[in-house]
Amino acid sequence: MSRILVVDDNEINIQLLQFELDNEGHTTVAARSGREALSLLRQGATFDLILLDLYMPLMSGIEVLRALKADPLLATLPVIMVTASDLDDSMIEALDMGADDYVTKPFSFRVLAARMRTSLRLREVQEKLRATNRHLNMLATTDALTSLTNRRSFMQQSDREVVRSIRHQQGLVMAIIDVDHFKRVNDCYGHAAGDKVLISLAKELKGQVRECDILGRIGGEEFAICMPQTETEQAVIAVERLREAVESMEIDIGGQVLSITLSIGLSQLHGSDLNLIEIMREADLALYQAKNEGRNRCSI
Ligand code: GH3
Ligand code: MG
Ligand code: MG
Ligand code: MG
Repeated sequence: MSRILVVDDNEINIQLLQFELDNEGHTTVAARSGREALSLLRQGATFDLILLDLYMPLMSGIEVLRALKADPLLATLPVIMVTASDLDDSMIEALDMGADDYVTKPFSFRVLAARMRTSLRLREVQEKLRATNRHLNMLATTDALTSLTNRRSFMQQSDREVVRSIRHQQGLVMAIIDVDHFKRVNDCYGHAAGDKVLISLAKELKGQVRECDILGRIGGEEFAICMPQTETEQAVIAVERLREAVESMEIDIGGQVLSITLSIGLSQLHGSDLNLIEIMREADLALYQAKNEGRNRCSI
């Protein structure tokens, strides 16, 4: 069943609740003060629901509730207030602060149990919704083939970095990477082999970039790296290393091994007011130049 934290300053109330909750098959833990409850929770004890007495000396139920709601790790825990009277502004305050429900002493345990079930059900639905949201967000920002950041998310993240770099007058370098003659890979070995190559390449790129770089697949066989806090000389070194690493890759496409090369265009933020689109356009022009100069190279 569920793990319930009972917070009450009154020993008799605690024993009564523990008796009934144990009978229902729940596991209960008691805290005799607000401080004790908060310290249990902050030490990482996990509960499905809290029964929180409103009137306690030193720290009232309202104060405990306020502390819970202010802590991102504890804010979603369901709380049912236990109070001596429902004709009380504190009860309204507690509900407005995010308490799920309340019961008035002396309460019928069957009613409390039903209200607990409602709170737990609600929380379960909320958790499912949150998990679905996380999953949808992941799908919306990830490229399905390579698991890299997709174009839209890459642009969003890079835009933030460009704005930040301008504000702090820091260097930023953008690299656009394009596989040379990739059409030939598809034509000679088939589209599935082409996909395998892209997956291997994505893995290699991921292994090459720094933690703070943003790497994305921005087109079919086009990738980009946004490098914040980076000067051009550093970026050239990094990108050359990456280009050479890819050049020496032996990509197994099932029985056969093949190699690819990359052309890379670089552009830099001049500490001026270039926006992301302009930076991308400059990198694209540099890429075009790298292709024209014979491919398998990097150009600025
Ligand atoms: P260049 O050196 O000028 O870049 O030549 P290229 O052949 O790489 O350039 P082009 O843009 O003509 O061809 C890109 C090819 O990439 C064409 C397209 O079929 C292939 N492609 C794009 N996305 C995918 C994909 O997801 N999987 C596979 N297998 N191929 C893809
Ligand atoms: Mg009390
Ligand atoms: Mg291309
Ligand atoms: Mg290409």
